Amino acid sequence: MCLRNMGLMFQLLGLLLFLDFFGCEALPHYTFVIKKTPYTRLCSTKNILTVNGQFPGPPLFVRKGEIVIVDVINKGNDNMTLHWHGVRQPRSPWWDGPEYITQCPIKPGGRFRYKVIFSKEEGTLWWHAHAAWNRATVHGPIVIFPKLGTSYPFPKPYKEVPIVLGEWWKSDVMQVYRQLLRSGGPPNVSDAITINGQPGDLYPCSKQGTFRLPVQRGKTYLLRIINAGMNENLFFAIAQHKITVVGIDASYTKPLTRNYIVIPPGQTIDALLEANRSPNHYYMAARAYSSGQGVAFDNTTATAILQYSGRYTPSSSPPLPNLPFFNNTAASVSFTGALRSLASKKHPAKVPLRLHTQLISTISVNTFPCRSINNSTCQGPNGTRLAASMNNISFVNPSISILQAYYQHMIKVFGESFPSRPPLIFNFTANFLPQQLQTPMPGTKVKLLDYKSSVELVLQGTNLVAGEDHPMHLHGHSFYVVGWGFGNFNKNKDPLRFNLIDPPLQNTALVPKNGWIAIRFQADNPGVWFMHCHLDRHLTWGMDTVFITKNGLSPGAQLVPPPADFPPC
Ligand SMILES: *[C@@H]1O[C@H](CO)[C@@H](O)[C@H](O)[C@H]1NC(C)=O
Ligand SMILES: *[C@@H]1O[C@H](CO)[C@@H](O)[C@H](O)[C@H]1NC(C)=O
Ligand SMILES: *[C@@H]1O[C@H](CO)[C@@H](O)[C@H](O)[C@H]1NC(C)=O
Ligand SMILES: *[C@@H]1O[C@H](CO)[C@@H](O)[C@H](O)[C@H]1NC(C)=O
Ligand SMILES: *[C@@H]1O[C@H](CO)[C@@H](O)[C@H](O)[C@H]1NC(C)=O
Ligand SMILES: *[C@@H]1O[C@H](CO)[C@@H](O)[C@H](O)[C@H]1NC(C)=O
Ligand SMILES: *[C@@H]1O[C@H](CO)[C@@H](O)[C@H](O)[C@H]1NC(C)=O
Ligand SMILES: *[C@@H]1O[C@H](CO)[C@@H](O)[C@H](O)[C@H]1NC(C)=O
Ligand SMILES: *[C@@H]1O[C@H](CO)[C@@H](O)[C@H](O)[C@H]1NC(C)=O
Ligand SMILES: [Cu+2]
Repeated sequence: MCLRNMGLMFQLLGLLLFLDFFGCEALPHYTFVIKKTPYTRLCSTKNILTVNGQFPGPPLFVRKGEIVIVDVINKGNDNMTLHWHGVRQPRSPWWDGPEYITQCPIKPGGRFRYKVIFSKEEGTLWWHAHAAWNRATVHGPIVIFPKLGTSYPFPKPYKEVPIVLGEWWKSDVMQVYRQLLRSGGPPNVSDAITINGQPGDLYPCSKQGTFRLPVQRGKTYLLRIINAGMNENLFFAIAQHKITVVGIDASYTKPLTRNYIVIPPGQTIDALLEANRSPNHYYMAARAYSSGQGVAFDNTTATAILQYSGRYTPSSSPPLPNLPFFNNTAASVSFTGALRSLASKKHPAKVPLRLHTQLISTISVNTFPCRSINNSTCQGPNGTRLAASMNNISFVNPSISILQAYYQHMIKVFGESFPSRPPLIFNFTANFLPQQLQTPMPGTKVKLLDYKSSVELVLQGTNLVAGEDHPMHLHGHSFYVVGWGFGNFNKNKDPLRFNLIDPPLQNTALVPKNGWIAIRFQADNPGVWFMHCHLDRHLTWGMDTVFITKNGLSPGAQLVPPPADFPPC
């Protein structure tokens, strides 16, 4: 006997473990083999790390509330973990994935069985490697359909299409990563943006492979758009077509019709496209939104083709969409600031109103004095080594996972003193800031949260080194983005303007350059949950922290025990 109604299973988690023990075979089961696979892009062939030889990787298709088993077999030469981005994993951080936060990596030759537990999510998410920079090529979509007998809160689209945006380096991305660690300077920017793995017609040797989306006039298509890129926020648009956003991070939104969207790494956006123009070929395109002054970025444009069916002669070169200029912050906030959760009877917004914990954290790019290796100079500004921080703590990975250390009450591999406020108040968004403020403190500090406490966190950008937009991502929870603004957060004035009615529910949110956002969530998921900037250079430099939500009193409010095959360090 095997229950396929996972909504029920979720409620009966104790029973679920029992079923597992007796080898419940009916859970949807995937096998992901990590291996090097030759791929040709930009006129040359190189071996990239893939899952099952696919780039982008294979999609997971599930229904809301299901549990999926994914066996990961590491046949590559790098340490590996997988993360199910935006999946809550109730009480089960063992299978969340970030290396040295919730698990030690799966070593080359090793394997690990992930249990991916869907609960509230509905829409589009994605999975990706969470070890070093391997997620550049190890990622794929997660499509979460409504439960049987329920439907979308919009007319059923004719077809659904994942649109996976990514970044491609001509060199091995792990070399780029190692050079970043060694040099202390900024990473090499990617050589191409990709749409479903292809850079498109504006790049050499790409015409053959360009992704084409065939459409029939009069039909509506659901685009499941994912930014799987490493270091670039992106603008995305389709020539002469508007798209209507209906979901973000697997949570429904009020329909928002726009000429373009902005999507940072980590984010997923569901949007309806009506094929309502004259039959032709039209480019869809993605290009960086990069607000940091003097910050190098990949300024190329990826394209794919929207191709109407029927008999006609397409224009010799398809029209390109007008994308906002690369540093157009006004265009970015005009989109992100207009997002609202659907907040309907079936999909209510449950914004925490009575707060227990109020936190403010700066998010900064920083520098350390050069720690010279073989007398080489550091490539950061003025010979420094670039870093990043939250509340002036530059996060350092421990050598065993924080979850393991916490669960086993082991050696103190982390401190519990992540500050609730910036240690120093200054004009965070001033144009010029004194250099003394630029050096953070290295540390592995976490913030403890009481079970079911309601948390507000204000993320305040600073202009240390270089102000720019930061896509901040929280594991294990989605959060309501209740407010945002430019300048310094004002705790007396700004909360008066918060949207507590229908703010969007997200797992990743872009904090604008020269500004802040306020998010709220209920800490109702016991576990160890990473929070970090989803630009991988900032993640690597330490713009990260960890929330530990304590167990509640009843067994149903506590961590499930670790799996037997949990990889050791
Ligand atoms: C990074 O870019 C520099 C300059 O173009 C080049 O010399 C170097 O080989 C690149 N590094 C990697 C790992 O691609
Ligand atoms: C974009 O790249 C081109 C080279 O392809 C360069 O000439 C131009 O200055 C770059 N623009 C920006 C804003 O970096
Ligand atoms: C955007 O970049 C251009 C140069 O490419 C610059 O002139 C302009 O001031 C920048 N705008 C903002 C808002 O930083
Ligand atoms: C580094 O420089 C110092 C002083 O110039 C020199 O004595 C030392 O041998 C150098 N070390 C290496 C590893 O090159
Ligand atoms: C430092 O230099 C030595 C001798 O040239 C070399 O063997 C070693 O790999 C270098 N270390 C690094 C981290 O580059
Ligand atoms: C580099 O040094 C110069 C001169 O001291 C200073 O004006 C500038 O702000 C420094 N830049 C950074 C990023 O520290
Ligand atoms: C902070 O810096 C900004 C930008 O330079 C400036 O407009 C603002 O007046 C400053 N605020 C305070 C309180 O000094
Ligand atoms: C961060 O901490 C370092 C070391 O204590 C200190 O020098 C620096 O001024 C602090 N910066 C900020 C912005 O708090
Ligand atoms: C791979 O993971 C193991 C276990 O944590 C660690 O000891 C080793 O240094 C890692 N290797 C690399 C290349 O990071
Ligand atoms: Cu960032």
